[in-house]
Amino acid sequence: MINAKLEEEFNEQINKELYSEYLYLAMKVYFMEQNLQGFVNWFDVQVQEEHAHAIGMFNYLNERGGKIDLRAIEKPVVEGKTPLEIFEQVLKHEQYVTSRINHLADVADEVKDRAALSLLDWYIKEQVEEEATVSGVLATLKLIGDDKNALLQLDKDLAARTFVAPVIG
Ligand code: OFO
Repeated sequence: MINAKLEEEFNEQINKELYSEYLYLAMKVYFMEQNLQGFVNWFDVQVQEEHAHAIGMFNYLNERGGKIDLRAIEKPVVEGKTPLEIFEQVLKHEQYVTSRINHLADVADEVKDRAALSLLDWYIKEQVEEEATVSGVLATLKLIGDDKNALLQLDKDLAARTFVAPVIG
């Protein structure tokens, strides 16, 4: 049986991961409207990853005998008006998610739940990867500036990203 405080944190994080999925779906719409199909693909993969992150915690909570409590998903707001601004928002969002996962690990530590800590280790590593990937695209967008041809080249590169279902835990 999982500690009640940790159960609450997992339920909240399932909601945050589903919100991430929703936010990236909204960003995908922006790129669909711009007809930048490589970016569309990149966000498509991101959406699937976030869904997998949520389901990973959902399954874990169930496995540990916790009560799953699905909450309302906030309306996503795409703040940026350019690819660069959108990726700045993505990075900010991922940094926020990292802080949430770290908080979850702090609570697991506090209640001495080693099994949860071991699962959260996977999420901690995943966040390092997420932030690095997003920072990479952001750095390229900064270099590109107003160069439309370079933007189209990046779009081509992002078309190559594929979703690989993660093995969580
Ligand atoms: Fe679930 O990693 Fe992004 O938010």
